[in-house]
Amino acid sequence: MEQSFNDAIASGKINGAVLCATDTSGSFVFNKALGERTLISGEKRPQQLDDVLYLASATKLFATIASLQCVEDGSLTLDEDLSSIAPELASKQVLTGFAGDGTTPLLEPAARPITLEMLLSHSSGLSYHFMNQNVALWREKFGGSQTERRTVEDLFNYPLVFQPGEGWMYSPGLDWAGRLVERVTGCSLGENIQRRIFDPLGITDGQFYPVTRNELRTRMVDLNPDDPDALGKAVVGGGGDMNKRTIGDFGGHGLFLPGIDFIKVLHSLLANDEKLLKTGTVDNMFENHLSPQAIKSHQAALSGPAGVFLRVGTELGANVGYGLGGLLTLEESYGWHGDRTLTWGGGLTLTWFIDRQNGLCGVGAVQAALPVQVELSASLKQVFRLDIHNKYMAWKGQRGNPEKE
Ligand code: SIM
Repeated sequence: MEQSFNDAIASGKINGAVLCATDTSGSFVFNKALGERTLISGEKRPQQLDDVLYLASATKLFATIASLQCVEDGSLTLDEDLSSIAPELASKQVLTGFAGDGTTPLLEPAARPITLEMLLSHSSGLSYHFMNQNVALWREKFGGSQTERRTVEDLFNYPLVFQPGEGWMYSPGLDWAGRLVERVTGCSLGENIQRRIFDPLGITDGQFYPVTRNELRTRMVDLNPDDPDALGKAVVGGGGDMNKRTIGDFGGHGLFLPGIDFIKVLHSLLANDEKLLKTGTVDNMFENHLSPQAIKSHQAALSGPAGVFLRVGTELGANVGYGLGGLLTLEESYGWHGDRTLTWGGGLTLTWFIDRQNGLCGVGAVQAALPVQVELSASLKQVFRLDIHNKYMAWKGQRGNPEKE
């Protein structure tokens, strides 16, 4: 694995990588920082494990945990109508297309309320604009400014693309979940995450965009001459538009955090140590939360044009569903992810997984150079997923099986 990454670094195609993994008991520990990063001054510095990474969509796991903590408090539920907390969601209609002239949207009323479970599993009917043509067109015509900064409810003012619960599409569902958390707690999503996820794990180096704390700015991988506003361009593939257009904390993509801290969160869920959530809540994250229709729609998306990104490394046709927080494998893929692996990623360059069957979790963050080489990033993420599994199996083998001794 190290060879693949070092070759890519030597070729100048990537600048470095942060690779962290551990097992349920915390006995297997693999933490590597490779290559170097460039400061805003242009000075180069060896990559460190506590360098501050842009998480992009890997933020979604934190918004998931924060909203499940509110479910445990009783201030939110997974399956009840959210109209009283988010009337903007309740008023959304389903966009089925445009009338002949191509400018009049065809809308149908929603058949049922959107629930938190749907928001967390991308089955609410919401869609990112870059994932659906109709939404992209509606956004162009009716979406309002795409340059000024806007709140979640204002920026994602799009209609739904299917009836709530009846489909699957990658969406701002977690941005909305983050807003629900803010409305029921009266605190920002960042404050909720600091107090209820970071503090219990001794994490001090996380912050939502824009990162203002100087002790973090000096360690930001994404603050450099190519990205002077630290938008995370080298993670999302160049534009970084998602951070240009936001006001407040976006649970779908706004978090910055070191890899060495990210692994602590993954480990807490793998070990089910109740530091963040009750064991029953974590068990529920590793269940498939898609309806039969949403499963079909999810499989269609996985074999569609964006499938290479939405499959997060799993094989085309593999038996997978969607849990709370990420894609969920429902069978073992020989040689790497076991059954009930929850996994997602960030931008084009970061991947994380929690493999319940094999008792292994990991986060792999490729530090790409711009322009991002998408295929190279995809192959390096796959090298990480497969090789860390092999390293762990080999390590377990060497230790021998305590039961045998
Ligand atoms: O900024 O308007 O940034 O590369 O999703 O991390 C824009 C466009 C946007 C371009 C991004 C889109 C990356 C998406 C896409 C589809 C599926 C994904 C699955 C990954 C995570 C990643 C990608 C290729 C993100 C977003 C990016 C802002 C959505 C937060 C597991």
